[in-house]
Amino acid sequence: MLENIDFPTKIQSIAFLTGAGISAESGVPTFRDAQTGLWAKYRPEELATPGAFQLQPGVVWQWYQWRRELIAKVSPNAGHQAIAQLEQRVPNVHVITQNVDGLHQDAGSTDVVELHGRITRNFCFDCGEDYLDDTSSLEHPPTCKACGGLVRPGVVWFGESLPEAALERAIKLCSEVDLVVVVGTSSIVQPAASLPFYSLRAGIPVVEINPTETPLTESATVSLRGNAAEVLPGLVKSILSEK
Ligand code: BJW
Ligand code: ZN
Repeated sequence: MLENIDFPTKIQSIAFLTGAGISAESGVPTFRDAQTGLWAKYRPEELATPGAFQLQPGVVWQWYQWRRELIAKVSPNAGHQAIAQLEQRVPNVHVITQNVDGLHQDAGSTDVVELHGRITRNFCFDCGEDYLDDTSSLEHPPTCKACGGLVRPGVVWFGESLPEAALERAIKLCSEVDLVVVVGTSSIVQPAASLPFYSLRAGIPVVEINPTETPLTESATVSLRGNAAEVLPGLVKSILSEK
């Protein structure tokens, strides 16, 4: 199936737009997969909104502590590694991720735009002061030294704006690179889901990698059915053989 892809000749720049599926084979649960996804067991509005944190800060904090523990134990897989290795051969490799797990950086990717924050960082819910110390042993959210507010996980919840600089950079990259590869995202959470459409409007080919169809599938230039850790190494090889 890869041999049928007509890659742009002389690829100088690639952006990978990734979602939870790329970390699935590392053992990090996705959100929306039917049996194994987090939202199959937990209600997003009770855990991943500012209102939920205001109502039950301890419950939300402990759920994030559980996920932090889980993420601390996992490693990048062949999918993350294939993207990182591409940097040795392609001048500009960019990763735009919705993931909060840091696995792209652990694999060695050097330019990672984090759209939804990072689970190991914290900041004050009230004044925004950053708290970057290790909080892994705390059962309850600590209190901000500056204003007395509660410290929260440094992720983007539903209804919150994405970090402005990250979103602007993602839009720019998706409008300018030679190729965009969308991996392991259900392509339903906005504004991330709109990014490949900037590329398509600019005439940039978009390759999707996902075991199931998504709302992007019918618009994508090519859509490959399969798992990230299996498909990405082959895709990277094909891109390199075109050079
Ligand atoms: C594999 C695989 C393998 C499996 N290999 N693949 C316009 C219209 C309607 C609603 C909105 C709108 N604009 C904004 C909204 C509201 C909302 C939204 O989009 N809601 C939708 C659900 C409809 N968006 C927001 O609120 C965003 N803020 C915003 O837009 O601000 C302005 C605004 C606010 C309000 C109204 C209007 C404007 C913020 C979104 C923040 C999302 N936060 C979360 C939690 C982060 C923290 C945490 O980790 O706890 O981010 S939710 C969750 O979804 C997480 C993910 O990053 C995000 C995307 O999920 P992802 O990565 O796609 O994972 P899954 O599970 O959905 O999919 C996994 C995929 O992998 C599947 O397709 C599998 O098939 C595949 N897969 N195994 C490859 N091995
Ligand atoms: Zn504060």
